[in-house]
Amino acid sequence: MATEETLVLVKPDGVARSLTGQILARIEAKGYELVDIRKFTPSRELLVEHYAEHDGKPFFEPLVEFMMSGDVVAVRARGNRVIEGFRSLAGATEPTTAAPGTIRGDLGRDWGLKVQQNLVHGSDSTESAERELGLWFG
Ligand code: D4T
Repeated sequence: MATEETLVLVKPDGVARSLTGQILARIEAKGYELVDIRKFTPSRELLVEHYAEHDGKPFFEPLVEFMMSGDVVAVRARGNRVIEGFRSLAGATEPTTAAPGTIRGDLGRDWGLKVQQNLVHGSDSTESAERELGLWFG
């Protein structure tokens, strides 16, 4: 059976709040494999490529600034339907409305800022996963 891979990012708010372990534990407990893990502060160039689809939107620049503000933990996660499965674990984009039981619903906070500091990112399709894994681990 083909096994899928996705890119998970623990964003700077998650790393700064020491939630990396809890977040990775949820991924492992769901049965996904943590194949590779890197911790570093991403460059503007990497982030502009990563978020290319949002270029021009009002939250783009604050999002890039926020993502460059500290270390991020990048994870190559593997498992059957892990792309959909991780997005389901992560919950909706906004921490306020993300369902309880999800990472964002349980742990995310609404700081009232211009950009959603929503703890995690997960690729949203096989094409995005391949592109993003190449960017962060290539
Ligand atoms: P990511 O991509 O980080 O997994 O989050 P989502 O898939 O849930 O959300 P997204 O791609 O629509 O947005 C990417 C990133 O931008 C921030 N954002 C988004 C924001 O600050 N304000 C907004 O109105 C939107 C739509 C949060 C996540």
